Amino acid sequence: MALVLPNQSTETGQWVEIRWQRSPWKRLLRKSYSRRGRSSAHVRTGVPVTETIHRAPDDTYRVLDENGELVDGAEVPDLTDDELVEMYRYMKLARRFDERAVSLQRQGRIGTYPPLSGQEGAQIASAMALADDDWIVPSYREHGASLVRGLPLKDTLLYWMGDERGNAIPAEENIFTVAVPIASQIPHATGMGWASQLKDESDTAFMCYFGDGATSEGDFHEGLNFAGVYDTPNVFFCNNNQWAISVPREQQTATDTLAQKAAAYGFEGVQVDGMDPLAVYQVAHDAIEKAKDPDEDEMRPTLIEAVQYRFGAHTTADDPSVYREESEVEAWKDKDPIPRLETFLVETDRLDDAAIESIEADIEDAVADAIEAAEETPRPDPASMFENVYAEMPQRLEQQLEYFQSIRDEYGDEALLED
Ligand SMILES: Cc1ncc(C[n+]2csc(CCOP(=O)(O)OP(=O)(O)O)c2C)c(N)n1
Ligand SMILES: [Mg+2]
Repeated sequence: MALVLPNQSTETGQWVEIRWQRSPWKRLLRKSYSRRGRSSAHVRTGVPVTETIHRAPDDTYRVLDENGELVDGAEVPDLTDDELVEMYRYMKLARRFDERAVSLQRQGRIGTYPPLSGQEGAQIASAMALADDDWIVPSYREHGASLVRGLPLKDTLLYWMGDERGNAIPAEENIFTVAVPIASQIPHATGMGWASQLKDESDTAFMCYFGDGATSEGDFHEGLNFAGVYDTPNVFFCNNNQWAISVPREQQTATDTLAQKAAAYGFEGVQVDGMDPLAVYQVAHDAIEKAKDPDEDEMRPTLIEAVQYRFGAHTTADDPSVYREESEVEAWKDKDPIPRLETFLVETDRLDDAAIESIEADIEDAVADAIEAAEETPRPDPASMFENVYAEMPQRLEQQLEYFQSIRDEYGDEALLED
């Protein structure tokens, strides 16, 4: 495959192209897939993939500028007007959900919550690029992506209220469970992709989300290395929101970009403006297509670095004012993905004030209904915390459960509850 890598003197701005020789056994592996037809080898949705996937890892892909105008030479992804408005609606819904969830936590109605505000463009657009059979493998901040994939907002609320039933993904939705241990979901996603290959499925992609901090974990290296070696149908979507709690991106790694790390694993790494939903959609779409149906000289996996910003705190247990300046937040707010897309849609006559008003009213109701449904859900039996850990409960857990039941019997549940 044609892989563009920085040469020894990146400061000169020069890049060298390295031809990657595919090994014969990888070709054999590849042959076992049935190949679905694609209209043209190098065009996926009208934009040549040379412009989206095959680009230098520091050449950030953009479609809309900060004012919502098309950047020179950029093309709008092949989406209908309704789909573009749907993208906007989902982003607004995710933002409003976020505001309400933070407020609920402040009122003591949610235990803790990781806000996604600022990251809606990356989450919604990348998830919308997936086909129904594709999977997402999220971290703990992907409420927006999970929403697009069909996870009810009520379930997200239940999970952060401390009710594990919120993490019981409806069987018909291709969403993996929330992963709180950083990067642990990456090898899982690679494993899912590999399993799908072994089952001879050829039309399913596995999109794994993680943060900039996750790229420093061993699991990131292991997951991506394995994906390269076995050429698995994965898209690794890094939400580079500039911070890993209080650790800034510059202290996370000495590399210029996170995207360039893909070169070490033998597949493409691309950087996209994560505050530009149209650019994210296009890059994610092309990476998903490549995962399922690569050209002869392409590898299936792609690492996407979506450059964005977390407007809020890391979680509601965090106070970002102790480690970052408000001026930095304000500067990133000028790039907010929601007004950016809204301006584009209004300027191109796809959206008007009446439609915005009606979307906002629907969103208000949807979020209120989700909160009501979550809060009306009867609390789980406390003993259920012992369930679903092992297929057969080990003896030591049985003993703990017995002890737990004995103190419940002796003191009653009320005495064990915190006010
Ligand atoms: C293995 C592991 N180490 C440490 C933590 C504590 N921790 C929680 S979130 C976080 C930072 C993650 O940053 P990043 O990957 O950039 O994701 P973001 O929260 O910014 O979306 C850390 C260190 C953890 N959850 N798991
Ligand atoms: Mg981060």
